[in-house]
Amino acid sequence: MSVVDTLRELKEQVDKELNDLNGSAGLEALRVKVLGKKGELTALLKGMGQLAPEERPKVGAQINEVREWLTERMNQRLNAIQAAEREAAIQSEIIDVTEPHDLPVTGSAHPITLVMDELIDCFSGLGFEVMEGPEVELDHYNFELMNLPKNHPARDAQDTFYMDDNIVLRTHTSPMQARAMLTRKPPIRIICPGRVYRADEVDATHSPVFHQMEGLVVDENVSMSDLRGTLEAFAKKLYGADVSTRFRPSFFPFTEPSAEVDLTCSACHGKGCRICKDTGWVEVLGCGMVNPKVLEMCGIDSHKYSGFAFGIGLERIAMKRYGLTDMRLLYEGDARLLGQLR
Ligand code: 2U9
Repeated sequence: MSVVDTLRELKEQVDKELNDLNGSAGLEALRVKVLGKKGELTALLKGMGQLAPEERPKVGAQINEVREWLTERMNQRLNAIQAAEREAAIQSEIIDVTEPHDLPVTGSAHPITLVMDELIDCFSGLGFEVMEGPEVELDHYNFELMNLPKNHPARDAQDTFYMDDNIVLRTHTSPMQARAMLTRKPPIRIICPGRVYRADEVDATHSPVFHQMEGLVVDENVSMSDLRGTLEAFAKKLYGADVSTRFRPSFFPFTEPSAEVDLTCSACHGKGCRICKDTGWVEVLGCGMVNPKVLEMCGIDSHKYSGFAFGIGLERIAMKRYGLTDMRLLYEGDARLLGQLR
């Protein structure tokens, strides 16, 4: 085959391979294969010795023309491949800041915390001040000042955690209210949220550690209607304007008269359902007018001042609010539960 035919075939072959190339590495291999020391075009140059002297200048020029064409063609292809590789690198590094991404896993407040905060917000709006006090409490503040004398059954060891004869884990947040009356002049309007302790066996409705919020108002001419009005406002703030309240006579040593307060069931609005055991009502708190004896023991003149108090169990509110039937779910720290109550 003549040198011209060989050169034409070489150009066609290289053109085809350049089009099939998809990376700069393959291009370098092709350049070495054609233009390198042992390349196909270099072999043609070495073969010029066999040609007749008068043919060598023409053939040499043809080979050099093809070398220049091949070199130009390979450079173009190299530039195109490198530009494509640069573009691909840029595309792969693009960050679309508007692209949706997995939101960071956020925690959630505990149901008791949520309920406590909501009640604090409610009563703060009614002018109550929040007061907190010791959980390890003197028997004197936890019982005596609350008209629960030494021999009262509420003091029995099976109900109370005694540290010693005079020190207990508080069984309610009332001691803080007694402390407030001993250190402040009326008008007093406080709420005392916090953890309390009773020596109960753990089951679906009892826990040795639970949470309460008690409230106390002491002023001149405080009446039962003030108590009812305050608790109505609390109920409507928490459960909506159409909720009704019901006061049932009860007894507590520290209030007289005393009452248990029911609200119309928020699930059936009073018609009766499984939640409220078909009664239409759910008990939510206890209350009463502060026993004058308690006022006097706490240094308040019961002839000049009167007061009312109430106590709310926060677990009961939380379980009702979140549809929980087992109190233990509140203490197991299972993130799957807490995540649902976000
Ligand atoms: C003082 C005087 C009176 C607080 C009161 C209740 C009624 C009551 C329970 C509700 C659910 C405790 O958590 S619970 O089991 N409490 O029913 N508490 S009156 O009366 C006081 C408090 C302080 C100086």
